[in-house]
Amino acid sequence: MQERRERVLHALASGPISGPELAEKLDISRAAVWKHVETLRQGGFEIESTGKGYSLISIPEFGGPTIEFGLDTSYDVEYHDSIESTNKRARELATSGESNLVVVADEQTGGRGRLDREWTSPSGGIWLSIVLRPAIPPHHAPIYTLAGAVATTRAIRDVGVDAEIKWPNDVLCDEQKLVGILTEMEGEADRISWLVVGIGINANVDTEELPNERATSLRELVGDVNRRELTQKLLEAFHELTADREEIIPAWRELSSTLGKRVRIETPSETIVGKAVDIEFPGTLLVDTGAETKAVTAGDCEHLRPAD
Ligand code: BT5
Repeated sequence: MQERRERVLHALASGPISGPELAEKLDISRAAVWKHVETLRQGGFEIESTGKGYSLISIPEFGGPTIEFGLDTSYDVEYHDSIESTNKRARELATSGESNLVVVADEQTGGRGRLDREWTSPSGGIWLSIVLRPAIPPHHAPIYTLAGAVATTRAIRDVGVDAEIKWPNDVLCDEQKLVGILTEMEGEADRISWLVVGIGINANVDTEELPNERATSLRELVGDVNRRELTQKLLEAFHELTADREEIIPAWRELSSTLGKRVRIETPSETIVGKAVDIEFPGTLLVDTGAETKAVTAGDCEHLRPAD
């Protein structure tokens, strides 16, 4: 958020504070104070003005300034009520040189999953894409998908949902899909030029709007959640994890429901069936097929019942 607007908000939050006091405190004109207050009101912030001055009464549940307000990371937020795909927008921004930025939307009209599959994204969800430029080789990129899954699972557990990670990139509750993650990148053989981690959470949406009965939403599981708080927790956890990447694999192991299960994995070249025994940096699943231990780097994973 614009630094001045953030300071205005903080001052109003501990208000009431009069226009002239605010102007003096921030070293701006009274007209500028009034403009900031009006812009914030238009953005859905409820600001009361009484004889004693301005006070912040409430902040919107979702939106750009509301996510940025109090967010403990250096990410800027670009918010859209409706957009084709936050990943598509994030790729454009990445290509034009942006970094440390999050594109967030309430609704996507052309959301995408892996392999260009459709991702249903009705209004009320949390559809977001983080743009980064980490100094890593392309084959390390999966660790960022894992970090996204860990951060999202932690934020969802905080609202009381028993979320677990299915390798490589889904967050489930009782085997139903709550979250999908799509990581895209561009780079050369030895170094990434940009990375986009796209995360889609079925938050305050009806399950009738989702594509199949294997999908669920937070609304269905615990009722509507505060998307601002959830998004902030997710971004803060993601930021922390990617700053200390050693932490990601152990955290993933703890939150994953895949390890220890029998799985069937469809890779572009083969089908692997066996027991998922461990995960290795940067996100390789080790599957014991009985005959050998296979290291699987990518594919669609299905959890099997022991008898399957
Ligand atoms: C994924 O793909 O799970 C990655 C989804 C990434 C979505 C985010 S939202 C923000 C950003 N912007 C984008 O445009 N994308 C990212 P995959 O593993 O391929 O799963 C796709 C499959 O999940 C589909 O073929 C459907 O069967 C199912 N599906 C579609 N929409 C769903 C939803 N909202 N909830 C649960 N399952 C869904």
